[in-house]
Amino acid sequence: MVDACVRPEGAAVNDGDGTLEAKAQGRQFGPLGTALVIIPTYNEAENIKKIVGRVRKAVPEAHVLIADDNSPDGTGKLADELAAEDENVRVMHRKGKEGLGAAYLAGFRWGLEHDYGVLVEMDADGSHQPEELPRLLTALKSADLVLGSRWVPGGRVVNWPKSREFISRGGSLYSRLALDLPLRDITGGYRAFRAETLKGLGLEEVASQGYCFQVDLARRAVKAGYHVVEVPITFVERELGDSKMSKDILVEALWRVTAWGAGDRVAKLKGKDKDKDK
Ligand SMILES: Nc1nc2c(ncn2[C@@H]2O[C@H](COP(=O)(O)OP(=O)(O)OP(=O)(O)O)[C@@H](O)[C@H]2O)c(=O)[nH]1
Ligand SMILES: [Mg+2]
Repeated sequence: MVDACVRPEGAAVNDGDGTLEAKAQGRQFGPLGTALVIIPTYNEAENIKKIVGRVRKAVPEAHVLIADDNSPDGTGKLADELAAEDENVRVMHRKGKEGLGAAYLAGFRWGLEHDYGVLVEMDADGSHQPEELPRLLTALKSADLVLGSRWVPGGRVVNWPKSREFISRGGSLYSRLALDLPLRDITGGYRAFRAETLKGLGLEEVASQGYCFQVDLARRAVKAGYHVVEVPITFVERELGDSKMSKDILVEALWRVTAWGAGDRVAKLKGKDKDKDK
């Protein structure tokens, strides 16, 4: 169910049984503070300058952190050129390819240490349109976490082959059912977190990568009782550069989500048994 309760314009509150919305009622959300847009890169030389320019134009008050894993195609050098021209663009040079999750965790740590109020996840390839970021940030004014969502009304994908759409929709549906999450787009990577939310997710225990990293953070946020809002986005298939999606990423997501789901169910059953014994 997509809830139609009080919400920022364009934001769909997706709260299944109403619990998330109920949790938000009566809550006072503090001011957002400065946003840091974290862009992880691996071989994005064809995209990096364009995406950073679009972010700086769409949300001039936000800063950018490029987290590059020593891309062989020289993305890191191009990122340095951007940072030299603009003091609000920073580059984190990492040793080598360690996966999207590790790059985001390092970026979050840096952003929290530097007192940013909001941390945004955004791909470098143009799939996440910077021009939609103001809508995500508006929704975050009354939420703990905002997910850019392809699978709520108003959300869509452009130029995606049916096979990718099937995998993505299937992945979100499986995660939703296995983990009992009241969310529609659980694998997406266009998100805005309040700093306080990230601090409450236990990031030091996160080991997952790829799509699974996104599922892991969403599940932690819901479990911790945070108010999670889905805002419809138009996701555009990359035009330049190569995808880093692989079979390994899909397999990791499948086994981890299945293991988390099984663990949650066992924990619930144990809880019920304890209640019976009382
Ligand atoms: N730092 C870093 N960034 C990565 C790594 N793997 C992927 N990325 C970046 O993470 C973002 C998402 O990766 P994509 O290859 O676009 O993955 P995807 O969106 O699932 O795949 P496509 O839809 O085919 O583009 C991009 O900005 C990548 O450059 C990595 O190991 N390290
Ligand atoms: Mg992509």
